[in-house]
Amino acid sequence: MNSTNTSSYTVPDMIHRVKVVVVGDGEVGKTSLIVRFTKGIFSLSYLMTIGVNFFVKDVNTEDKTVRLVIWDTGGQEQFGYIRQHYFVGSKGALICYDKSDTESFKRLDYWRNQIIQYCGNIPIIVVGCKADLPAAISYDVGRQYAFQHRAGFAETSSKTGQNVSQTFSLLARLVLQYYSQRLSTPSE
Ligand SMILES: Nc1nc2c(ncn2[C@@H]2O[C@H](COP(=O)(O)OP(=O)(O)O)[C@@H](O)[C@H]2O)c(=O)[nH]1
Ligand SMILES: [Mg+2]
Repeated sequence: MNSTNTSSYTVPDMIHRVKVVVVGDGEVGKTSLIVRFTKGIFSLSYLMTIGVNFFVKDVNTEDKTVRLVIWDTGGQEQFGYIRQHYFVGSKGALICYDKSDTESFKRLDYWRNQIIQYCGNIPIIVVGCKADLPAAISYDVGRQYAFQHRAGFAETSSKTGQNVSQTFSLLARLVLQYYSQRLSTPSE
């Protein structure tokens, strides 16, 4: 009688598979951040984006495992026509700027609006990348921007590893909180 009763699934056994996107201007450090997180390496060469669409890594939160499917732009940040396809189904987003580059910070509004347009009101973390370099945008200015727009905030360095895994863990937790009612399908 109980053999097909799926209510016997316990929450810790479930893996929630979640698509997230990492956006921001070219060369702010998106690919480096994803590669640092998923593979634990950092390289100064600017070649690694080509041909790669997404990376997968499991994140353990207090009681659940989240399988993050992290979409990278493949270096095509400037091509608006791919964006709808790229964004569709995303449950969370990192919006990145380069802390050492004021122009990339000014572009946050643009990227935030793109996310809202294609994904709606999903959880967002504003990420100041390259925290190991001399700062053009201070921590307080970055945090204030995120606060104003009700987004999370982090400064990261893919070179030193500072805050990298913490940022993706925070994203996983925010997504779980936001979708706690709807994420109920165990995956493979
Ligand atoms: N010093 C420093 N350089 C970084 C960091 N992250 C990325 N870079 C460098 O910035 C350049 C662009 O990085 P990339 O990840 O390709 O940027 P993307 O175009 O946003 O994907 C590369 O030369 C990286 O090595 C970082 O945290 N610190
Ligand atoms: Mg890239």
